[in-house]
Amino acid sequence: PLLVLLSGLGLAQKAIPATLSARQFSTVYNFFSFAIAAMGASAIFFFLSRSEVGPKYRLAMLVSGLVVSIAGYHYLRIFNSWDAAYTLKDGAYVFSGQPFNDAYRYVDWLLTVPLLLLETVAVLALPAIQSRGLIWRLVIASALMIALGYPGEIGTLTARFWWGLASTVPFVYILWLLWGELGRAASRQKPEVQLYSRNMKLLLLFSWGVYPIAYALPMLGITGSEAVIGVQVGYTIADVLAKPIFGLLAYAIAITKTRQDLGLSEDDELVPNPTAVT
Ligand code: RET
Repeated sequence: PLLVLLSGLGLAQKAIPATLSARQFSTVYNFFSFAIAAMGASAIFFFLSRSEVGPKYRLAMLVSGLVVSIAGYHYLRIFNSWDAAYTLKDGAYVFSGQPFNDAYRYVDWLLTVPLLLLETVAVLALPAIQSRGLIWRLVIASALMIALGYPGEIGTLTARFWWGLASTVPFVYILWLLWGELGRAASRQKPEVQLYSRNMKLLLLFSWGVYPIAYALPMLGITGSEAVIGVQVGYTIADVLAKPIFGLLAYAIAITKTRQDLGLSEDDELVPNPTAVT
């Protein structure tokens, strides 16, 4: 499946509707456009935030910035591919003959999912990262999850069902692993950070859960062009939650822990006011 995915960049053609209404075409167009803006702006924010947090948390901010930069690039490619796949004729959008290439999305996940896992582990400073090879188990399972999902994305509905089911096995394994580790990590944190850690766990479950739901839409009675629109909008919402919003939560944790490490109270300025130091 991994080879199918990589070769799919050039070869695979996703079946897309021959015509779309202006509303359908623009919905996807605008969601992609919004995602480019969200990824680009949050990349600047995360890169700049590195100097605001303590040295222990800088890796997490850097990884956050990388994740949204990679995603911003891929959304640019997906956006262009979508734009080129249709031309406006008599008020409707008709297929131009240029295939819509959705493999960018899967290649994006292949890169960003392991990075997101690293970000989570880094910001919470999970001890199991060294002792039990947690990160490797997560990385291998996530590569399997994505590679197994792709053949179903470009295949028939039956293929979609079976590949989707296969992909759900590593998906459940990842959630099960993280749920336990994040729960244990949260209980070790100071009260201020506990709430954020719990929210991180919930956001992870909630945003990751949107992907298989979007994938399943064509099997849930939503058909034709509405299914294509639903899948693209669903993935885009999930990506904005799982990358920029998740990164903001990681930033909040990093800032709070930096304050704690410095022994600052709630009201102290994080950076000492230089005029007050004299
Ligand atoms: C697929 C196929 C159907 C079954 C499942 C899937 C799960 C995908 C997930 C993707 C997560 C991506 C993230 C990207 C952020 O950068 C592949 C749709 C379970 C969980 C978090």
